[in-house]
Amino acid sequence: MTRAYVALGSNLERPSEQIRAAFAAPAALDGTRVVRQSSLYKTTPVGYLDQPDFINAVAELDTSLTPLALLQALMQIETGFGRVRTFRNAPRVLDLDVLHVDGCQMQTETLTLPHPRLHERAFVLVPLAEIAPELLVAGDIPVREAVKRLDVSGVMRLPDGDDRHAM
Ligand code: PH2
Ligand code: MG
Ligand code: MG
Repeated sequence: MTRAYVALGSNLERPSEQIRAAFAAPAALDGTRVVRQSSLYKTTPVGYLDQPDFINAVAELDTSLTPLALLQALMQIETGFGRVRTFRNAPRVLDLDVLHVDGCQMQTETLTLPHPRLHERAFVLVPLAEIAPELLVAGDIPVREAVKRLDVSGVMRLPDGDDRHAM
């Protein structure tokens, strides 16, 4: 069993419902269970700005899949949720990104681990800090420290079970 962290993001078709449903999806994969899930966060778009706000979250998984098999399985889940790939950073129903797999560093055409932009993205580090504050990122910095370096003003935690601010 390997510990892995996956980022979830959605900004189309009732994003908070997409993310809640997506937390349940990896349990259907071979030898995989969701160990922990962060709160949901409403976040302003980074990169391509002319699109709706996102709901973002992070999940901790235990899996017997290899990192590449996990990536492929997550891409199938994205497709199952109705994701259509158009252009880079386009709005999407569901994005599932492998952030980190314990003990794994790799660089292939399809997957780089740890995720190369992980430590720069408040929409990833804030939810990650909630469930894995001691995880080392960007070489050897605990997430709880790395998050202090970021502007987190575009990241708002949704109160549990309260969808008044959800989309
Ligand atoms: N994903 C991106 C690019 N920009 N911005 C926010 N707020 N949330 C995302 O999940 C996100 C983004 C590329 O996958
Ligand atoms: Mg992404
Ligand atoms: Mg992605």
